[in-house]
Amino acid sequence: MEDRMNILVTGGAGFIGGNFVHHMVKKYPEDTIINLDLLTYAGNLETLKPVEGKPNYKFVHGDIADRDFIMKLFEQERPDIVVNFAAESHVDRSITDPGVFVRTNVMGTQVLLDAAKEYGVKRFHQVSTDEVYGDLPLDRPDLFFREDTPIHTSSPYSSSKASADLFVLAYYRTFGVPVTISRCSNNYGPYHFPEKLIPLMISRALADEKLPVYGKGENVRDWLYVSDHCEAIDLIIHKGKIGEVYNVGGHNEKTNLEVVKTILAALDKPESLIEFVTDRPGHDLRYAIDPMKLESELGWKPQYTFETGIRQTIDWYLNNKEWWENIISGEYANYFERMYGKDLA
Ligand code: NAD
Ligand code: TDX
Repeated sequence: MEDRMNILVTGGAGFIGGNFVHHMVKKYPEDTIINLDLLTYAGNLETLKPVEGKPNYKFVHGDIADRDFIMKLFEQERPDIVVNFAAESHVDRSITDPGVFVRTNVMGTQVLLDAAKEYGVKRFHQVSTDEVYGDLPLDRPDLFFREDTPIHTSSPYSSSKASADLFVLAYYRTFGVPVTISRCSNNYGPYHFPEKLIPLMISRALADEKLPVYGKGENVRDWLYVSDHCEAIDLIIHKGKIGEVYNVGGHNEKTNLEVVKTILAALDKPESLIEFVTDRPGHDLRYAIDPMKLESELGWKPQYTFETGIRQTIDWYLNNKEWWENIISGEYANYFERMYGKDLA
């Protein structure tokens, strides 16, 4: 690849995309990082404050599913690399309103692929998820998701992400678009929207509010600190093999109850704040990634354990209250009441 590159990052005003934009702007001063985001409820320009004004960064407001707009953008910017984070990302919202997940996650990805094909991008990277593999049983700790584990989705969210992955692979096989896909486990860290488990529990515990744990809290997630995910994507776009899927995860499996109790202990709050609530329909039991391919082929190694990452995350939420208090005081309060009912709100 050439030395100076135009890198189009979609969804860069969201949680992982925002962290990735910070990482790339700092690490590649010669490249131009173009952040395209629709600024849905999940997009927040406050997250980009640290990079605003940097000469190698620019923000573009727009929709990945808007074909005319995307074609014009590619004509103007001629991206060398596209990294597609833009998505509807919350499983619970996909249960109440699946349609927008098809529009953004499937149709939006397909529009981007058409543009990548038309304008000959050198790499199209799709940011996918371990949820495309479905779930693993709780009583088989020997089982892990590998890249050849069959797609077997549970929620409208994971189904939309799996559909997008299939389109990405089809554009490689049929049209020769140079693609890669990463499938990562649950992320956590700075700028995580407080509808997701970890930031929701931190923000509510700090306010001494009830913490809604679905079912018995026995479901297991494999947690990865967000900067380790960003490093993995950086490696894959520069060194990954075209047409390949790479799993990303750091062997940090925890039950939801363990996660919530860890947060309560760190904040010195009582476990009596925990409230077991009605389970999520179709709730996946366990996710667990085997990251061997990424480690052995590209030399990736996570820098954080759950213990070091959660401490750093809690400190970030304590030191950046303004970022999340602005979110929970706005329209999000209505979402919480709709989703969890008046008693918890
Ligand atoms: P997020 O919800 O925090 O951010 C999504 C961003 O996409 C927002 O800024 C939003 O405004 C933008 N967006 C939504 N629709 C758009 C559209 N039509 N056009 C342009 N921009 C649009 O999500 P996240 O948690 O940062 O996840 C980012 C990506 O990583 C997603 O593709 C998700 O599936 C994947 N992923 C997330 C996790 C996780 O734990 N959060 C794990 C694995 C993979
Ligand atoms: O209030 C809650 N109570 C609760 O018990 C919430 C919001 C969640 N949970 C449980 C459900 C899950 O078992 O916590 C676990 C984590 O939930 P989420 O934070 O909603 O994440 P998850 O459903 O696992 O999906 C996440 O990881 C994979 C991201 O949101 C996806 O975008 C990513 O693909």
